[in-house]
Amino acid sequence: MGICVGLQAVFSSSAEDPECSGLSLIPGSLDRFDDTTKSVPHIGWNNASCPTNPNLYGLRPSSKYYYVHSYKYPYKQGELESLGWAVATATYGGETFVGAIAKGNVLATQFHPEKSGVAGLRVIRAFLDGSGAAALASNLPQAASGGAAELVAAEGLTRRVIACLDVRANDQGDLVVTKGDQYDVREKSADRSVRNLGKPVDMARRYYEQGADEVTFLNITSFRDCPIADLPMLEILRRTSETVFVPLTIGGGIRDTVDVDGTKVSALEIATMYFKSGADKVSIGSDAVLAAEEYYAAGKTLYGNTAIEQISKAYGNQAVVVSVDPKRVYVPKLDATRHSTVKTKFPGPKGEEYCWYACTIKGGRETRDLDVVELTQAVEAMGAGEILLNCIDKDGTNSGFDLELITQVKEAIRIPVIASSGAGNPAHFEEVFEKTTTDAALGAGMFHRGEYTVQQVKDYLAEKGLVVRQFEGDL
Ligand code: 1PR
Repeated sequence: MGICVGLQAVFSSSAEDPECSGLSLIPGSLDRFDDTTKSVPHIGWNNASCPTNPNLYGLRPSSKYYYVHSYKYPYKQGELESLGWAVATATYGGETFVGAIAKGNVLATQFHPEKSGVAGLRVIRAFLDGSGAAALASNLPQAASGGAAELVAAEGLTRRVIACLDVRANDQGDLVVTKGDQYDVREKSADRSVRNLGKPVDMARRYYEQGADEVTFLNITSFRDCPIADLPMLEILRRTSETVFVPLTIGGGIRDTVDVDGTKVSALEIATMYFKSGADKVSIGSDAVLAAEEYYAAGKTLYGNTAIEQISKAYGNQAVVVSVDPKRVYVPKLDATRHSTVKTKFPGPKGEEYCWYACTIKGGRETRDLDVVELTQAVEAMGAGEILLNCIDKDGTNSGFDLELITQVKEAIRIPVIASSGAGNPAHFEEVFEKTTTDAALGAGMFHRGEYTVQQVKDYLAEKGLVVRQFEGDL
């Protein structure tokens, strides 16, 4: 059984590294998605349709599967079938590619069954108990296949809804999920205690069961005085990945650092610990801003030594998210600053009609002379695979996403963008998907405070005609 690059390896070569040959079990070469009209990597929940062979290892036409990749084997009708392979396909931005192949007890999936909720667990079970191979041999439809076959070329990517948990130690030393207003996580009451909204592992599981497409943990204070190998977030990831079968992202403190005993630990080593504990992506905040500043200072030269370059070289760019914490800076005129400005519908305190978005570090405590366009273009060049686009002005306000910011960043880069900060109700998700080209949208406070569930957001989007993945409970 091969997963993701494990499917790619059965072919003879790939544009990703033409010098390196594959297993050549199937002759043919992989190419890269065209990124002139869509975001690449292809990240999200899509189909694995097999209209000509409903016996493919428990795949269901009504289910969605989690993909994350930039390279793919283009589907040519009949080509692999004539070699005796059963084939499932998916389509992204007009390109139909191979989503899974099977022959006897050989199965390979471009998607990640281990991260595709119950729909993916069904595929793994069909492989492990032999029912997938048996059904393929007898050519009888599997009980699990259900529903009508979809058109091969149907676009299947769903709108991705992400739940984010900001985690930190409270004043009693317990790790809690918290949520700030414009990054201030302390209660307004006199004692100014850290807002405690619940336990990270329990809440992640609840959001998974409500249909969250991904769960993100942000460690919003570094856990000092603790050996890195014992970081509490590692345990949270281990426990979460036992019951949550969707992608997990972890952010906070991913940078070159020095352990309590004085040993130097690289960002790559920290990321490796997180991946081994169950993370699928790491998210880098402050360190990305500093690296971008150096990139411009060096005349846009890369030396391969930044955390982003090292982690994306080792694990692929789809594993590296850059979390951006911008703040609005208002200016009276378009050319009042060297930075990329937007004309805003929400003027500043002195009626300024323009603003630019300044990057911050250290959880918004320090503002830098770098704008979001500069930052996102620099980290894209370094090999980041996705942008988590927060907005300090909007964070915790329940007033909707900053559409102007999202539009500006989407126009600047080709990697996917996750819109974040400001979600207060399901209509805000519809608004950001309809009015911008964002690739995903993230909510935090509205879910933590119990005002809406992820399921309610999904139901609302579906009512409005947007394609979403619904949670499947039964294996
Ligand atoms: O700089 O690499 O150590 O990473 C630190 C990470 O922690 C960054 O990703 C940064 O965004 C995050 N962070 C730091 N301080 C805070 C804070 O709140 N005091 N939280 C913080 C950022 C932002 C969102 C939030 C959305 C949605 N949280 O992820 O969940 O704004 O909120 P909403 O839906 O309730 O409006 P490094």
